[in-house]
Amino acid sequence: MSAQPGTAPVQPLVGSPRHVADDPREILSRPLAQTSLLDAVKDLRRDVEKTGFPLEIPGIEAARASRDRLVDQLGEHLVPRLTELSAPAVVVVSGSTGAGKSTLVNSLVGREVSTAGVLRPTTRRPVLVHHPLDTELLSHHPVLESVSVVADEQMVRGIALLDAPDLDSVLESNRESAHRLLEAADLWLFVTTAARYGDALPWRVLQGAVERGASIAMVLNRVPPASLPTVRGDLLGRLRENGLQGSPLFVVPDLGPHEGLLPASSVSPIQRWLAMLAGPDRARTVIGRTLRGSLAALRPWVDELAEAVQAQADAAAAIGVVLDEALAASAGQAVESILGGAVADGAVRARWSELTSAGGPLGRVVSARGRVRGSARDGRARSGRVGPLVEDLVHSATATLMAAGGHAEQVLRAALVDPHGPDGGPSVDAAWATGSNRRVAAEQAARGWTAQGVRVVRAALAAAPDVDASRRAGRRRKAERALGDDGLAAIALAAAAGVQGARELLVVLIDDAGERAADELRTDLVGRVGAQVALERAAVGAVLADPDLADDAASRLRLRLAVLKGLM
Ligand SMILES: Nc1nc2c(ncn2[C@@H]2O[C@H](COP(=O)(O)OP(=O)(O)O)[C@@H](O)[C@H]2O)c(=O)[nH]1
Ligand SMILES: [Mg+2]
Repeated sequence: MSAQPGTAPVQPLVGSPRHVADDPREILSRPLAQTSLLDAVKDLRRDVEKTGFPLEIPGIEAARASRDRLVDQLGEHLVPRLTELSAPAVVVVSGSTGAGKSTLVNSLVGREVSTAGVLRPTTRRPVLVHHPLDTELLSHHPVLESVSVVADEQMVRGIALLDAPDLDSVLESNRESAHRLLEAADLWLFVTTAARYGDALPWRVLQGAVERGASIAMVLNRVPPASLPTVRGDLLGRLRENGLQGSPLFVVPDLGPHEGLLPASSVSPIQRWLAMLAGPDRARTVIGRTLRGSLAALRPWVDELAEAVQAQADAAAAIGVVLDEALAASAGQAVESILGGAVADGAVRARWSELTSAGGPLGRVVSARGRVRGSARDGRARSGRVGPLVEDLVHSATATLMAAGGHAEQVLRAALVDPHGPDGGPSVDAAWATGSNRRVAAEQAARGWTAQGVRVVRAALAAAPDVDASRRAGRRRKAERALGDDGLAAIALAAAAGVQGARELLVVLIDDAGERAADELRTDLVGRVGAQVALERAAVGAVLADPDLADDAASRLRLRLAVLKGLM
């Protein structure tokens, strides 16, 4: 953007520093005071564009169309217009050789960004200095082609200061460039001195500015205090004569021979004036005038969109309820199957018969008269031979857990696609990929379960030892010795799985401790089947965890709109 001849200077949007949130969803992380209207419109556009409608529910086509319309309106109309209005105002510092232009620019910035001095550099690119955050807004400015650009944090946002070549430079190319840059300026800061303000050239140039309607401010530099009243009156008179009576006049007193920056107090009135030009209040007026209508028209659009987003979130919540109900039914069935002895069926029962047959390692553990038979050596041998039973239990439990998971998936999917099911259910069914880790999870759970065997049996034996009945205590010790930890654990696991013979044997061996161990291991397994079924619910839940289905997805859009309104 640049002010064309004859146009009023374009005011910058905002002068306060701000940071741009990395995550566009982090709307509240940026203080409102640091948000510009352009930021707010860009944020809104980004959020609107990102709004997905994952669930095919009634009205979805209209919602998508309204989103696309809003993205177009924001992106093709409002953002470009606001960007244009937000570009920093280019303030060209102009005047004759040695007037103190470069020194003034340096003093306003607070460091030497442009070379000053009595020696006239013959070739030098003019320097443009601006705030780093204005870099992008300035990037398309035509003036950038012929200047050196310096970004400096000390610059007020919304203003770019340009130290132009001397209007009366001995070099023609410099003179030309000085005039060209004035054309591109939004505002002229004209520097002259007590000694030179009478020169003809500057007034001729200024006359041109008046004719074109460009805005001008005067800096009267290096004024000896004694002559200030005279010079000032004189200059004001000339300004009036030249049709410039409304222009601000700044006086910088002479400090005697001087090198380097001027004291801050000498330039602070100019600095304040620049800050005011860049300030958000002025900017709001300009932008408000131009865009208030278009911004107000956004409201019903955003409201409509927010309602459609809310409908998605509501549908997702309803789907969640239906899934929870379906899952509860499926989990109940899974528990029933464990309690019904599903893990004991088939291979496990066959293995049990084999192990407990007359020649098997668990055969004849108890004598016909009910006595436990076997030495510690037998115990070690038996412990070593129950491995296949435990493996069978692992495989069977794995299969049972997987079946429970598979059944849960079926039940959940059926609930989703049921013709009388929730709106949007089929979208969730389609987006839900069958879990690939079902087998891994089931096998881990099954191994985790059998790994509990030894600990649970020991704990059951240790709990409330029956010290009074020393005969029973003696028999338990004998059973531990004769079967070993692993042997007893395998029997307890088989009992927990539902092998009736295993439970009976366990009670004979270690009486109530056996009941306790079998029950605890069965409870453990029931817990694991519940967890397995819950994995399926979690997998479908991940589909519903889409941010577009979140409870606050709609309020985020409404909040964006509120921020916009607050800035107008
Ligand atoms: N005494 C005095 N010298 C100044 C002042 N401003 C600039 N100068 C000196 O005047 C010379 C020319 O200044 P410069 O900023 O390069 O002027 P430019 O040609 O307009 O850019 C330099 O030696 C400055 O140090 C001032 O306010 N008072
Ligand atoms: Mg200079």
